Amino acid sequence: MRKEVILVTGAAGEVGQALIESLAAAGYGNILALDIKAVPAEIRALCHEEIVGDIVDDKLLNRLVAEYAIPQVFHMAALLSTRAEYTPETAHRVNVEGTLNLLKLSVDQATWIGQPVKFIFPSSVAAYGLPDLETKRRAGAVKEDDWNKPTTMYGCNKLYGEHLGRYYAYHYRQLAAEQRQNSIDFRALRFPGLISAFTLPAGGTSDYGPEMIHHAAQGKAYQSFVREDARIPFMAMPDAVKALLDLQEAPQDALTRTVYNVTSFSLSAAEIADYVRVAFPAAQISFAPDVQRQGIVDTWPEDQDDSAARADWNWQPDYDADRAFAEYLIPNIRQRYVEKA
Ligand code: AKB
Repeated sequence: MRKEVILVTGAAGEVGQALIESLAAAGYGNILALDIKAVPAEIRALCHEEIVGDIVDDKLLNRLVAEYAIPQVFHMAALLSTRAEYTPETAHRVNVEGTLNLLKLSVDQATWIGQPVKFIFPSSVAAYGLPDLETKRRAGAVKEDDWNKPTTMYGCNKLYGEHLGRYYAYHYRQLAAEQRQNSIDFRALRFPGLISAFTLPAGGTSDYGPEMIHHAAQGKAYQSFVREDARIPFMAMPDAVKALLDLQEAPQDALTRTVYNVTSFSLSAAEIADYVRVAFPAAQISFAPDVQRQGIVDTWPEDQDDSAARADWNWQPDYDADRAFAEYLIPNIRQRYVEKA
């Protein structure tokens, strides 16, 4: 008998680690962690097995199909938006070919286990692309189907990943004589910028938010690469994990879409700096916008309309901005650097 596991890709990344902690706390002992990097030992201890490997390695994925029964995939692996602009073709390989490989693995798995594979895909606010600041201000909180013209490789990859998931869920091999129905139960979330108290993001463009707080807590000066008035939506990491788990648990017949916005608060860079200065009065924060990275943030909406998620699967974040800073970010980040000192 093949061991039944939940596959988490990108397991060593920010969301992957937080997700594994929550899955383990909820009693899932059968997590198969996959990442190109080794996962930290304390996360490894929560998993059934860790595999260090590449999602574009066909041989590795074939081995997974042969060795495991995988009714559920959380596909968190990705190269983020800033990193992807330096190596766009590599980003395409990881973000698109990697996603395609995992969708194909899921179709194969569905045949073996005789049930649809649940496939949870984190998309991003980067899937949007607003043409100019005036339009961004007028658009306010955008709905899922509006302004889908991303300007970054990562945004294009995420938007296409959403479409690939929909294709595999509803139209895969639609001309085949023998139709295979419902091999994949594909569900995607469009996340805003995420802020964790315990890990730092690598290679994103919303990173100025988390970086500002983590620098201040370490007594380090921080120069923001976006203007004071740069505004995008953000979310505290526990809410991101909650959204992944809530969407995963939602009954299929309650879902009216494959892709859902989720968000919790929208802040300008200056407002983030204000929260940080209240907690760390000595914080040295200055603003020296990098025209190109600022340009990316300017194409992302000020806010996301998550009414569909609220209506269909009762999405409700636990943390607004005040609570995120007062109860999650500041105390945990303070503690993190005290312990490290
Ligand atoms: C990034 O900045 O690339 C990510 C994202 C917004 O998805 N944090």
